[in-house]
Amino acid sequence: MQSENEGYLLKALKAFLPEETVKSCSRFGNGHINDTYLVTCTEGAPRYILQRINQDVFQNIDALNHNVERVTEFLHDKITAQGGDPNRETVVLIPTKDGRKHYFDEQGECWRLTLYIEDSVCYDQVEKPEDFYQSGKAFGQFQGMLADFPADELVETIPDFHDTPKRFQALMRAVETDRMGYVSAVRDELDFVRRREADTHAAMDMLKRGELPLRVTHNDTKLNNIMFDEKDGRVLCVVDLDTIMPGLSIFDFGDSIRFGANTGAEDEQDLSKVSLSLELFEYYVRGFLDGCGGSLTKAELQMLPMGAKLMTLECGIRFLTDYLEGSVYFKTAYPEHNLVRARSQFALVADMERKWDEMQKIVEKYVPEL
Ligand code: GN1
Ligand code: MG
Repeated sequence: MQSENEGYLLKALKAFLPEETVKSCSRFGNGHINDTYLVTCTEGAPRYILQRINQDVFQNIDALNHNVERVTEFLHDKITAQGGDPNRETVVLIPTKDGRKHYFDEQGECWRLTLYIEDSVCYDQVEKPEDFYQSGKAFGQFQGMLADFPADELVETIPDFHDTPKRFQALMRAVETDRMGYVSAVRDELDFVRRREADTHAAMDMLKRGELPLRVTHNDTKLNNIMFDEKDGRVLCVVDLDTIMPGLSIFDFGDSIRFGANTGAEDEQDLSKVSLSLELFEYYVRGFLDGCGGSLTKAELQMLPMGAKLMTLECGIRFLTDYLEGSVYFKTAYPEHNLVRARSQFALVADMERKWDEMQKIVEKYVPEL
């Protein structure tokens, strides 16, 4: 087998597959957290995705595996019952030779192997607006399919993951510590965040007051976590289930807008390229509402634009915090990467604020009773 780190990867693969069938294993995709590889086997065998799960981020690994196993089994059964093809429409975990869904090596590293979905593509940026409609529909349907999943069986694997006020506090602690000595260079960014402290409470306060329901959510609904059929452009499958937890529907909606309706990249350096595409926002609103099929409450619908703003602000806060702490959380390609990411998120927040009325009008157009 050929690979960049042969012995190490092969050892993990051997837990799942006969050694002689593995041909190559190479880095795949561009996630910020786990290590992901595409595994090619001898003629006739399917290809696989091998992942080493980042246990610095996912400290409760057993809970994470439990969540992923339960949800994939549930979706597999549901898709089968609806006459779909579970091997293409959900993530399929390949068991180890001794029948487990995850493998722990001698160093305690946790590995999983899943079926690679052939003839599929995923996008880092929207190519056709219609794709964004499809992705909204997919995440809406994903919520719909899990609506009767017993949410109390899921563990909150990263506590307070989208608790924006707590993310704000974490940033303030990083400022206090100033581990790298960068604080004086990011005064403008910090002012930007501080001026929006009240906003960070918008959703969590409503949750506490019982005005927004807790649901099963994906929590990382970026466009590149959706696989499309290469041939007919249809949405196939929602992937990256690591952060499935109880959460708010507006967070799933909002993270999609943050990533997919940005006219620039998440790490765009030229901030003049960063803006909210109202056209894409509208496509996604339509898709998400079609996918959810009337299951959202009035309060959830009213809060959709706020979900988009909150997720963008929060993500910027997280990037900035990580920058101040020495980029220990998100994978980076160069030293300023997290700062660049934070700036582009804040530029997007500012543009959403400029377009706030239009965002609300778009939601009202599809939900006239609001
Ligand atoms: C991380 O690894 P990836 O790209 O799927 C992060 C998300 C962020 C995202 C920003 C567990 O996701 O929360 O929104 O980067 N995942 C975790 O691109 O922290
Ligand atoms: Mg991902």
